[in-house]
Amino acid sequence: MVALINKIYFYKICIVGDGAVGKTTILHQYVDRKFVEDTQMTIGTNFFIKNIILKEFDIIIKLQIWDLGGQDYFAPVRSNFYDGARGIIYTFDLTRKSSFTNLTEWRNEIKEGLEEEFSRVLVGNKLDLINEEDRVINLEDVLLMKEQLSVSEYFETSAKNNTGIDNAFRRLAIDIYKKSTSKINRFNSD
Ligand code: G3D
Ligand code: MG
Repeated sequence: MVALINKIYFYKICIVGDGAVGKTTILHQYVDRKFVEDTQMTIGTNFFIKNIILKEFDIIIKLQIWDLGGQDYFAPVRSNFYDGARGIIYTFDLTRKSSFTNLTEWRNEIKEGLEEEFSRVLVGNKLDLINEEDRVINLEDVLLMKEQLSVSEYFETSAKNNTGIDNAFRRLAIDIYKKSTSKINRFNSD
């Protein structure tokens, strides 16, 4: 069946957001299918690899996902690691408003560190901890933030229950793939 797959694409992406929003836990769930409760604080940076089979395009996408320590004092280390990234996952904690409003700071940092065109998605994590009645971040806030970050897609996830995570990564990977193939097509027709 391997013969059916046409091509393998390799993309670097980064997951960003304030400390403790759940970035490392999301990656353990996504890559190892485990809820690791005692994630240590991410020291500087770390990366994970995940293959996504996209049957509809006949391709495999190999994602190299960089997990960047969210604390301010890691900022000098982080700036180097955006280099070459094709996608960004902006992550916040659905129970903590400051992690949501701080995303514009993350956007500013990324703007400085990343010059090339890149894809992005917005992820609100810890869905398992909220009740619909007492949401601290409402839909209007999210729509506004989507505009501010220039993201097209928003996903709510729970790294504890493994909800929404695959979808978020998949959509990001497809968006990167579509952008890069349309670039190649433009180039070929010039
Ligand atoms: P970070 O990598 O963004 O800094 P971590 O965040 O992945 O280290 O997660 C911070 C804390 O949030 C961890 O708890 C982790 O278990 C918890 N967490 C992450 N995602 C979820 C989720 O979806 N639901 C719930 N309920 N908890 C989550 P501790 O207790 O180790 O601080
Ligand atoms: Mg971490």
